[in-house]
Amino acid sequence: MLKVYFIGGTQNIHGDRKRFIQQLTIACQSGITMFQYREKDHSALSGTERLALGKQVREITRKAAIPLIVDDDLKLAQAIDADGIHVGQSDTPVQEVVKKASGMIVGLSVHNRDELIASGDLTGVDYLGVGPIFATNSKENAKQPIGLDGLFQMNQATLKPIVAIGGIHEDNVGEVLKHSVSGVAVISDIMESDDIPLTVRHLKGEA
Ligand code: 3NM
Repeated sequence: MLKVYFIGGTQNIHGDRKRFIQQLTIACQSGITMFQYREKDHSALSGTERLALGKQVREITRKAAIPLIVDDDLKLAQAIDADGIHVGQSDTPVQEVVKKASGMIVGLSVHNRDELIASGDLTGVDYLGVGPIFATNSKENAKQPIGLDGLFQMNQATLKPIVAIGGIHEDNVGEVLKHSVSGVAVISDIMESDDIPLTVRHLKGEA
């Protein structure tokens, strides 16, 4: 499920909901293995608009049998019957999420070893999002890139499945895939692609 993990919200496509739905629909038919609805940062939708778009996202992902994760909003995840929930270090504590999200996939973002240790008991956490590997423009207040060395160190520090994230594109994915990750998570590489099927093949290391 983590192999090509597409993430996005309207803030990643200049608020253009129609184009967001178009790109998601194509991605779902082009070999992505998971989608995370991440409506975040200053221009994110909220309230009924967020719920309405979330329902549409659920419909598209369900039709294509793509697991749907919601970023840091358990109520929304439950309301749209998502398959999972993802939280970061400054979101709801992951142990609380694990307790409340029974039966759901749970993902956690970690930047480095110290954060991993500080995250405490990770029982019930299904995978770790590790990054940013490279510089990214898709996340407000993104941390310093950890590079491939940082990814290597995180690999040594945990047995949890790792999905690498941050600044991953067709031209650098090959290096990332050498680091025994379960997959790569991307926003811009797919959201801004004019040829999503080819982009996804690149991200799988197939093209
Ligand atoms: N989380 P792009 S980096 C959502 O480091 C997100 O935890 C990150 O977008 C982290 O593929 C990031 O366009 C943005 O670089 C990834």
